Amino acid sequence: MALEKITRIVEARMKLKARFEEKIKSTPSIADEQPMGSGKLNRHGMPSVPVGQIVTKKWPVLDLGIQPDIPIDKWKLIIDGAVDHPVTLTWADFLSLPQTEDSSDFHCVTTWSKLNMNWKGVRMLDLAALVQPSETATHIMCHGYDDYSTNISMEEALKPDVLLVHTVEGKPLPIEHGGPVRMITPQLYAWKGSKWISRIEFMTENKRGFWEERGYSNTAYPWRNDRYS
Ligand SMILES: Nc1nc2c(c(=O)[nH]1)N[C@H]1C(S)=C(S)[C@@H](COP(=O)(O)O)O[C@H]1N2
Ligand SMILES: [Mo]
Repeated sequence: MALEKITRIVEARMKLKARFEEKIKSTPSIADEQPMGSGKLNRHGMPSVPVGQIVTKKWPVLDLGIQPDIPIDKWKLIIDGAVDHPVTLTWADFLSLPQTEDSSDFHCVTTWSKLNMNWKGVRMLDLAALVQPSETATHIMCHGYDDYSTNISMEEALKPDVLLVHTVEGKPLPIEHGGPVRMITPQLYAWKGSKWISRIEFMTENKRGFWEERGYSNTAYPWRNDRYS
C-alpha cells in the first residue's frame, strides 16, 4: 500500500477513535455492569453466553435462500454515502489494507452461539479511516450481493472486533457463510453482519435494514436480550 494511503488511514483512525470514544464507552457491551446471561461480557477465555443462547459446536447456515457465488476477480466492495473519499475496492485493494486476526463469539438470534471463532480480515475502523466519514455520519447500512441489508450505529461498527473477514479458522471463508467476504459484529446478534458484503453506506440517519424492517431490533444487543423492536 502506498505510504500516503497508510498515513491517511493512521491519522483518520486516530481522529475517528477520538470522535467516538465516549459513545463507544457507553454502549452496553462495555458499560453494562450486569449483563443478562452467564459469565462476563467481553470475556477472555472464559465461556460466557448471553441470556437465552445455547452453545453449539456446529456452525448453522442462515440466508434468504440465495448464496451468491462471486469469483474473486469480479468481487468489489463499494464504500460510499456520507464520506469524504468514496472508494470501490478490488480484491487486491482489500488485501492490501491492514489485516487483523481476532478470536470472538458469534451469537445468532435464533438462540445458538458459537464461541471462540478465529477470524482474519480488515477492521471496519480501518475501512472507515480510508473513506473518512463526514462529521454528520452516524450509522452505516451494509448491503449484501443477495440484496440483504442491515444497519448499525458507528459506535458499534468502529469497535476493534468488527471485521470484514475473508478467513475463518485459517481457511477461506466458505460461500455458505458469506465468502469471499462477510462482516462480523461479535458484540451484536449475528444478523448485523452481512454475508457476501457488497457495499457499506455511511448514513446521516438510522434507516432500517432487511430484518430491522421486519420486526428485529435496531440495536440487537445480545447481553440485553434485545431481539425485537
Ligand atoms: N447477506 C446476508 N447476510 C446475512 C444473512 C443473509 O441472509 N444474507 N443472514 C444473517 C443472519 S440472520 C445470521 S444469523 C448470520 C448467519 O451467518 P451464518 O450463516 O454464517 O451462520 O448471517 C447474517 N447475515
Ligand atoms: Mo439470524
